[in-house]
Amino acid sequence: MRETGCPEETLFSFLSRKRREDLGYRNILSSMCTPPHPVAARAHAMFLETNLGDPGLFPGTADLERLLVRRLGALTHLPLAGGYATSGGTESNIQAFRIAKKRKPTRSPNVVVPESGHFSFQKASDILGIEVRAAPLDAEFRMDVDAVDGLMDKDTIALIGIAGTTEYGMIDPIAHLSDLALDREVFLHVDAAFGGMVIPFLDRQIPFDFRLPGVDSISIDPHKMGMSTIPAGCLLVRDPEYFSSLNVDTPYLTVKQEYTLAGTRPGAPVAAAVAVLEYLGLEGMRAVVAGCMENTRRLIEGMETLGYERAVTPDVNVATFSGDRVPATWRVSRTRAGHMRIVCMPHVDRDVIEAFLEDMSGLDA
Ligand code: 0PR
Repeated sequence: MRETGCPEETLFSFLSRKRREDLGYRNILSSMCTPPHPVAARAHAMFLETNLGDPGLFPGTADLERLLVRRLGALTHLPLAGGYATSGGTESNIQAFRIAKKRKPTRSPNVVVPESGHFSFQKASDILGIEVRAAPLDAEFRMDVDAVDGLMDKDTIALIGIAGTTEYGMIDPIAHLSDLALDREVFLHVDAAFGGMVIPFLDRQIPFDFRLPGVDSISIDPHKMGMSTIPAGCLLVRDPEYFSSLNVDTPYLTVKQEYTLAGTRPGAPVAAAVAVLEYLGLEGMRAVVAGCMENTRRLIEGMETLGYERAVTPDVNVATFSGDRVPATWRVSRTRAGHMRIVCMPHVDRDVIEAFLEDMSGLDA
């Protein structure tokens, strides 16, 4: 550290320089994040110093967290779901594994995760000493549920389904998984970190949530399609009682026990997440999602006209193509199988899509 502090102006010109090195979202087609909605940014600023890790000191903010859980619970067809605000999909997935492990103690636990599972499941597996068994995908990159049964044994503590896969934007056959989970009496976690803020707003209703009786928990991230500030995730559980197995004593806090993974937890992104939901309402969210889906369709149509074939028709706003060259001004990503991947987030609007297609037309497919 410096011996004497730096003048504020010098400091902020240094920070501005660093910030200018960051890319603007305009040409980022690879991210599941997006600039926060203006009401999210405003709400975030109001709650900067709040700490949900000691909720008795911030009862108003703690109320907002309960409101967020209620809203997301209603969206996933269980208004009385338990839940709390996490730092994102990774923490939610880790906590879901912890719950499953506590509910079925066994010497060498395993979980069945589709091959399309996010890498956060590897982290959860490593931390908790749980074997991950990869279930194959069908031709449309959805979990092949028929193969799941053969991967299970008496030490299987959970099944995982993905509602909106990171790479191809597919929704696994969660209804089928739910039947299997009930039949085999095993915990079912649905990773809807991305799709949870998309699927409820689609015209076509695809069951992925607590309407399915076998679903025990759901990851759903406001900092992705919920246009909140980072970090805002949420873990929902069918019965608030599920959390009790994770409780540790916290003798000197305003609450005597906690089940969260993090201790100190930011209230600002929670206020931001609530702000977006309240400001937009169902109507506003449906409009945002309809726009993203329309742009996804336009992108696929435009790319195919240029000779770049889609890898699959996605269920949510993630488009994937064969072909690998992209003009250097654009950021796309690549799936493990080598497809070009574009996430049509709210900032990837129609003008951005047309500009990208225009630049792509300058290349030979
Ligand atoms: N589950 C799913 C289905 C996800 O897609 C992701 C992240 C996670 C869990 C983990 O969420 P957190 O990263 O919030 O813990 N999916 C994106 C990905 O890995 C995250 C991302 C966002 C990556 C913005 C890059 C980026 O620029 O691709």
